[in-house]
Amino acid sequence: MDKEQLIPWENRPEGLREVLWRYSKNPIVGRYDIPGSNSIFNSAVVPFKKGFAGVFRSDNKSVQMNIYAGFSEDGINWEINHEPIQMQPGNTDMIESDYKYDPRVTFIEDRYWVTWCNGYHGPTIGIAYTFDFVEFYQCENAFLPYNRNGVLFPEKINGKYAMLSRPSDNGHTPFGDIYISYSPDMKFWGEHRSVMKVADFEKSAWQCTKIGAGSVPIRVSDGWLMFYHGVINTCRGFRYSMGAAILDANNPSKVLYRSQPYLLAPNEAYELTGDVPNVVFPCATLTDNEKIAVYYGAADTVIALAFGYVDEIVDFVKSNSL
Ligand code: BMA
Repeated sequence: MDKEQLIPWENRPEGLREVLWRYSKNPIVGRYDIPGSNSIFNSAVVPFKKGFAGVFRSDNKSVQMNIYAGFSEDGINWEINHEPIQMQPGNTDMIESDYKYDPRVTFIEDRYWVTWCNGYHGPTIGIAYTFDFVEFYQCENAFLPYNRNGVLFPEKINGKYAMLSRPSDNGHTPFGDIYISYSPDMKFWGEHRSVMKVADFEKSAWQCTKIGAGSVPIRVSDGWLMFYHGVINTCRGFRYSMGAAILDANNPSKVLYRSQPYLLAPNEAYELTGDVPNVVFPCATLTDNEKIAVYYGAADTVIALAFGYVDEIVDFVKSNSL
């Protein structure tokens, strides 16, 4: 990332010990910030030109789910397009997309790749690329339905594109583990391997029902740092919290460390109340390699921001590993 480009940042509030702390002006994107929207949440941002660009999930007032491009100078104040992204054919004929949600964005080599949960006879992983966040080219779906939470690594691993994903069902999946798959060309995916399973209830119940990859992995000296969501099924429904894992640099199907305690769990009003209460859902980070800003959806309604130091997060995950 360009040294001149400052990521959003706010110092840790005095007296707080947590490794992640929330932005004092959360949420940064409100539910009605696109005309006609019901909610804007679970969205992804990247450095772009002299500022930032993003792909945003918004549900409209018919609760049709779609993705929208947006731009920002500071990563906090966003201009989000009022019309959803119109795809053009990429490496295949145009394929059906009944809905699009929960995008992630990854810069690899020369372009930005967008992955999202694509409605194709149920949810699976859609892929598109863009150079400018204006023209988007939709490629083959990565997998058969049903799948969610497709997250690409920001560089090829042993010469191949690599993607984390979470095979699921067609509804509010009551299970879910993280897998990795590889592709030589962003069209054909294989070499599927298990990465991370849900935790034992006795050891770490916040992540005992299902887990899913969150942000694009960040290369740190110990491997790949990745934020993920973990879910517990309570008598009032699912509760989504945020953890972090460190995956092996050359073989990311190997988990080196994984947080036993969560790093952030629903606690603020905008996380506890909304269309789906008790959800924090990380989808992106910005980092200058020292500081980190985590973007997460809150209560399936708005977008919020949390901050931390890379070294502290890595130390915390290592010393509190499952
Ligand atoms: C998941 C997805 C996410 C959502 C979460 C909590 O299955 O639908 O978009 O944030 O549930 O409702």
